[in-house]
Amino acid sequence: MADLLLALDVKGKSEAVRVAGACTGEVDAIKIGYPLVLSTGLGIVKDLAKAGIPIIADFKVADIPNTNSLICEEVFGAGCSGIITHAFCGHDSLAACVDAAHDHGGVCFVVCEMSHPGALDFLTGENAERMAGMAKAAGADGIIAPATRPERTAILRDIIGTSMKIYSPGVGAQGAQPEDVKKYVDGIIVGRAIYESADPKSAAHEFRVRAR
Ligand code: BMP
Repeated sequence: MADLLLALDVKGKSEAVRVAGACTGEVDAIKIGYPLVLSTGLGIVKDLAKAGIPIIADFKVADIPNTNSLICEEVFGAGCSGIITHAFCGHDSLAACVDAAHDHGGVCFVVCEMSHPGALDFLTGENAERMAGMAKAAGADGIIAPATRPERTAILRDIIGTSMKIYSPGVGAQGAQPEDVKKYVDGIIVGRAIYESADPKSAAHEFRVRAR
């Protein structure tokens, strides 16, 4: 049984509030990222938080430890409850995000393997497995692993065990189905298949039921 996370990659406050409002009660968290925040500013977090749904900031943080800490301060100060970071900058950069998240009572998820075809150039195989080990050693709350390659997500699950969560993108527009991956993960991430739907609430409801 997996949760449903809405990837709210729309542009502008009114569209974000419309889709988030429609999906209230159907999604367990909202993932925001550069498309929305660059078009509205980080103040959008407060607007979305009114719906009472946890907001996870997908900024795929990838810098030196000090800069990562500064980014996390802004994210959690704005009202987000989670951050998504990369691991390839090394253990100290990763620790900066994990520590900042925990200092603010939030959670930190680590990208290990990505869902798109180009991930096979680098963000897969031994690199992904090593980063899963790094995420575990750093005390991260979970990892990001692809619904498009469930067999890879199963391998990453074996590395991190069951005390950490896996959130999995790639369902819907990227071709994966909830049923492909739900037994390996704690949440599926769905964007376009919900927010581009004529009826986002019904689309979210259907994904939620299928993820269960
Ligand atoms: P969509 O369902 O529209 O494909 O959106 C997927 C979301 O998950 C996007 O926000 C994307 O940036 C994110 N994502 C992904 O698709 N694959 C990854 O490996 C990691 C991601 O964060």
